[in-house]
Amino acid sequence: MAMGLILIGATSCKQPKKETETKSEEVVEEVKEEIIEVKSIKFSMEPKSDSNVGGEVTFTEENGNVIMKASLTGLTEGEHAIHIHEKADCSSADGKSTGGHWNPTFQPHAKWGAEGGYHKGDIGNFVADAEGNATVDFATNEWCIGCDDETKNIVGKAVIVHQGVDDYTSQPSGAAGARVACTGIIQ
Ligand SMILES: [Cu+2]
Ligand SMILES: [Zn+2]
Repeated sequence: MAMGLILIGATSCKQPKKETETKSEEVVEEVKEEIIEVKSIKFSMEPKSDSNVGGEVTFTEENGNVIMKASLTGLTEGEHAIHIHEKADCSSADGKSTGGHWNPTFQPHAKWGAEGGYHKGDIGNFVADAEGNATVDFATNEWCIGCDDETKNIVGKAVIVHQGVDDYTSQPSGAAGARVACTGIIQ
């Protein structure tokens, strides 16, 4: 009888320990999921300046990087500029309602990454094929989607595609010509 009691005592003592270990593992998994949370927003480009340019642009924020992917149609073959402009207002027929390049850090217009500074909207040029289609892939840790840092937050700005090429030199916007597609970046 005495032996039996000791065994039962030992068993019931171990069980509560196991439950506690399982619970703390579950908590750790929940925290990891929150850190890896991905923000993604997608927009349709609307034609401007009597163009036929359309397509979609997606912004995804993951681990401090924002990845932009655009797929565009209806372009003329060759090189075109794409920028982020300062206002999410595509209401005018020429796209000029979006204002100038988004430049929250008061830098000169230039090629992205230039030593002398560049606009946070200076994405650059891309090439459309003979069918007028193009894809643009861009990624940076200098943007965010909806964070509190206004030198990084792309929400409230616009994506503009130009008919011409950004020369990375002319001020204030690279002499890229007419604005042929527009979308506001809204959340
Ligand atoms: Cu532009
Ligand atoms: Zn610029």
